[in-house]
Amino acid sequence: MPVFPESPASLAPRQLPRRRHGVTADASPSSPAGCCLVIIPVRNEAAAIGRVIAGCRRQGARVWVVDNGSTDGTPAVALAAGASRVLTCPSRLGGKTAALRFALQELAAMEDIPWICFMDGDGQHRPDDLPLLLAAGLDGADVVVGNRFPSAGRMPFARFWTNRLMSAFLNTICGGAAPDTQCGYRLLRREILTGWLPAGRHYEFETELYVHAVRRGAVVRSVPIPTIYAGERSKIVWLRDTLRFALCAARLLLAPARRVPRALPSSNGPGG
Ligand SMILES: Nc1nc2c(ncn2[C@@H]2O[C@H](COP(=O)(O)OP(=O)(O)OP(=O)(O)O)[C@@H](O)[C@H]2O)c(=O)[nH]1
Ligand SMILES: [Mg+2]
Repeated sequence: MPVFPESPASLAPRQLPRRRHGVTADASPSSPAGCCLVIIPVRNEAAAIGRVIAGCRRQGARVWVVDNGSTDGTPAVALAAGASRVLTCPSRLGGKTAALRFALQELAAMEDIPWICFMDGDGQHRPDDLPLLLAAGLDGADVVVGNRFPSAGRMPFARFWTNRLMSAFLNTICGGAAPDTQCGYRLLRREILTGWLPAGRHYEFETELYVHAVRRGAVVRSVPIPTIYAGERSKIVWLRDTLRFALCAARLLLAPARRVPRALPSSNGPGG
């Protein structure tokens, strides 16, 4: 059983603000993660997505999967495993960020959910760590980012240095301090996402969202998570995606560093 900062029952009333459109059938308000929607981008992850979703459901979270271009039956596996929605991104040309952008557009029209979690569907992020992220959120963070560096010995050499250098660069341009800005496993207070959509289409999502959150004045906290590389096939193409990152970084560097006053709800309660 996961360890939570408080009992589920004592958290439920604060966690679940009054829903404007009612409670959906798969919400689990009695569990801490019941206030959390996990959004998972997937392309050809049929081998891993079932256990990732089952793990999220065990935590009580509801799950959306957003696919574009899978040819291995990933959407059917996701539905069978308990995803409440499988979205198909209409932009076949786009990648992970285009898919997540599409999910965020859908989210804007949906009922109120106080916490949004992003997680990869290839098995590199453990749903069992969700309570850790939630605990940090409940403790006052607006954004909780996984930090793989304490166990980064398991990270491939090139990926280790790319993540290190990208994180150092991004923290310099936006004034943040998270050690692992590229980690796709992160939890956010929903308000952080209000009115925001990423501009890129590929692997820029983590970069853009991190800079947006820090510049918005969010309280960002990192929690250690295990580094998992178990033979999954990465879809990153080093040269192509490094060039895309450079373009994204240049765009963020040139964007006016608007550090808007903190306009987020009090960090005391999960629902604000
Ligand atoms: N919808 C969608 N998801 C994608 C696309 N490309 C990657 N993903 C998903 O995004 C997540 C992360 O992709 P990976 O290729 O593993 O990237 P990564 O984890 O940052 O890189 P590694 O460290 O090499 O594993 C996985 O769940 C992928 O299935 C895409 O084009 N569309
Ligand atoms: Mg991966």
